[in-house]
Amino acid sequence: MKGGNDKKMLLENKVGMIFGVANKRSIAWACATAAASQGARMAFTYQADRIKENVSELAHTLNDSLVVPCDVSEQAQVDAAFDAVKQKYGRLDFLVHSIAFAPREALEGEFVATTRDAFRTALEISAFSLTQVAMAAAPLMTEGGSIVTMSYYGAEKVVINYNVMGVAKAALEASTRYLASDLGKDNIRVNAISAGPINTLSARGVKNMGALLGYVGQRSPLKRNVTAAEVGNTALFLVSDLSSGITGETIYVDCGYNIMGI
Ligand code: 1JT
Repeated sequence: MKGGNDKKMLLENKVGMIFGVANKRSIAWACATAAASQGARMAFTYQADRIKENVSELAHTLNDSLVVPCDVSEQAQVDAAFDAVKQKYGRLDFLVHSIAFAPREALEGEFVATTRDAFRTALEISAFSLTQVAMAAAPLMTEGGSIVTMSYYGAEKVVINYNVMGVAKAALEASTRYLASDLGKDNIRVNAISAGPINTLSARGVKNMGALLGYVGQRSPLKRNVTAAEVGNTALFLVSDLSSGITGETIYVDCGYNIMGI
């Protein structure tokens, strides 16, 4: 065909599962729209009934999508969500994990004041959940697969107020490497994106988010904040075969902020 307009899309015939859409500003939704633009079909999970409507409305703008409940603190819901994906699509090629939680008080004041309960919750929901979904996804990734999770700079350097989430993201990045090591033999890749701060619903609840965005936007090499769409495009690269040689990695999508010293 003349004009070269008949190229196969990057995710043609691929099936994905997206965890962590809350609304149209969610990083998970930016990942989903990027993947959909390249032909992917996707299942979406939602954590609580109160956001079911929102997620369904978004998901139904895409071709052949599925919406299933999945609160990762309930193993039965995780099992049921993967069963539903197996029923509808028969297989899974990629998964985007964009889930985190810590009690609001834990993201203010000093880290030294972290309670046992806040620590347990943050690590369970924000870090263990990656292993939990990788374990459930692997048997469905019969032709190999790609798993992508979301991290943040507070995993490796102290970011005031990020506190126990920084510890959870450090565990998440280490989990990414251990999972990549285990699942590589099945041609399943596992990578993390370390995104710069973005004004999403999660970030909304955080004190001084405006100041943080301004600070990072001024100091990053690109002199601006990163967008959810840019994170979504990187997720698209990581779930596509373009990144077939990359696993266990944490890739910064932060307008270069992390490279700066003084
Ligand atoms: C959570 C929240 C995880 C906000 C998050 C997060 N990962 C990044 N952010 C944005 C952020 C938050 C703080 C920060 C820098 C960026 C809120 C709900 C729980 C999970 O510190 C300067 C606190």
